[in-house]
Amino acid sequence: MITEKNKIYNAAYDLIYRNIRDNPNKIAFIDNNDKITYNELYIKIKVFSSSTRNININVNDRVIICMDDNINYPIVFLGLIWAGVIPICINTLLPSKDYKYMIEDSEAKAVIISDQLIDKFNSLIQKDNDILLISNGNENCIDLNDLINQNKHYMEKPMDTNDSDTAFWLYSSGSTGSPKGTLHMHKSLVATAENYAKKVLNITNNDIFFSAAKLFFAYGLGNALTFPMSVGATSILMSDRPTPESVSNIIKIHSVTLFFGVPTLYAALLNSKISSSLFKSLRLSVSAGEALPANLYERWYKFLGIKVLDGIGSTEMLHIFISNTIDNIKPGASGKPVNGYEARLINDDGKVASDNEIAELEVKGPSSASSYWNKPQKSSVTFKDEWTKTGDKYIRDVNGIYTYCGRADDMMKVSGQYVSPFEVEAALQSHEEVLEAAVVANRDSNNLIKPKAFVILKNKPNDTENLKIALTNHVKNQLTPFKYPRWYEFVNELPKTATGKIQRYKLRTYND
Ligand code: 3UK
Repeated sequence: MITEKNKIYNAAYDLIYRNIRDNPNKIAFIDNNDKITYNELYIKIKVFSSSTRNININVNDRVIICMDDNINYPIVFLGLIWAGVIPICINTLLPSKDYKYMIEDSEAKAVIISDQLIDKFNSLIQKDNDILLISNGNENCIDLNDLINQNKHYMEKPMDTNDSDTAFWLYSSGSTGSPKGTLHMHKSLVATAENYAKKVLNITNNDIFFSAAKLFFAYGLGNALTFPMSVGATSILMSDRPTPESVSNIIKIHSVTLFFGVPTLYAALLNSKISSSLFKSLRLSVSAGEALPANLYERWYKFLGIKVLDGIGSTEMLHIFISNTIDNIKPGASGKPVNGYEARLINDDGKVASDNEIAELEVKGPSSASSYWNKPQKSSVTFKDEWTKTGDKYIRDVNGIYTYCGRADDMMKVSGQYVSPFEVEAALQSHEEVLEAAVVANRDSNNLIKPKAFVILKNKPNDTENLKIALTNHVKNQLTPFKYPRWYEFVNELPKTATGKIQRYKLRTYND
């Protein structure tokens, strides 16, 4: 039955069809090697959709996408959604053990993998496992190019999904323990563009979008796919690692107007000797993932004469829900709730906090995930009625402006991504020289958070500098590499409670 609350709606159809109607020959995406118009994209989405049925991928099956940013990404992501299949976008930089976990947890029917990442999956997928491997030019895999190009049949009509059906998943690492499959509905995708991108960033089809954050992040997915497609603009996809050189090069070559990054990248761009003339085409830039220190905002404005809008988003809310606006910026603050979203601060007594009181942030809005996969306990803690808990501490001033005051849990955001101190501690402890380790957040010279380790060694070291390098390499081999400690202190004991829990707050040397 179709009711107001239960409308037939397919997010992939909505995003592509508006452009076929208005702008079919406009370039939709440009990557390192190629470009594609909206009309070509439309055809490939339908062909790929149809091909998935030929290899027995059916409605509500889950398919993991572990791909670098390139033109095939929007084709497969939207092609799966078109077919009523559920894509799961996962980080391309994870160690193999995390892929094993996600494949098992999601019970995915297939994995689509960039050819250069295939080695990370080889050992995971045994012959007796019936999971389908899809990639380019690999003899053990179904060929992705064939699925996109070689089918004479189109799935002309999208699957009749409802707006509240699950459209795709992202994995969130927003607490200790295993990553959580975060289920997003069809209606959420376009809601982020309508509420945030159109009203806060004033996006138009004249914008050229470039996101240094990759498509597998909720942040990148909005920036580089949903937002440009919502207005018929062009998006630049880069498979390389974002460095000051690669990023400034793309901005210059493609005359990018809207740039999205994380604070660490803004700091790196400002610290590099790159000429401001490469950024002439920019009209606005955006920062999220962790708080943007006021000082970086000022330096960027001085460097380029354009603003960088800080806003807080999350995997659970899909995109930014509290933001500064072009006309109202308070450097160092996150700003006010985005149109369509409500925020509230809940104090330790469970009551709504007053102005100028630090309390825990909860948010309500049209792009909240429905739940975590298979984790009823965690789901009910995070998704309470219509309010979603963020795990952040915030303060609101009398003007209604929200300022970040740190995480309410032990997690830290480093280069815009979650790091759990426990996983870094466990990685350190698995080194033969380490007896015990505690990891805490520390601030670098740009006022950005990075991990610091306090380590009790088994033996007195001969050469501490070499040992630090060895520990760093050891952590980098076990975890996503950016999680390594930037500082080490070798100590004889760690502060602990009577019950033996490490008191990390006593090791922190800065105040929020
Ligand atoms: C922190 C911020 C202060 C905060 C994200 C934009 O970062 C994103 O999603 P994640 O799930 O992390 C969410 C958590 O990160 N955070 C994010 N932005 C800010 N803290 N100031 C900020 N501007 O702890 C939040 O709970 O990785 C960002 C869009 C979509 C996203 N998913």
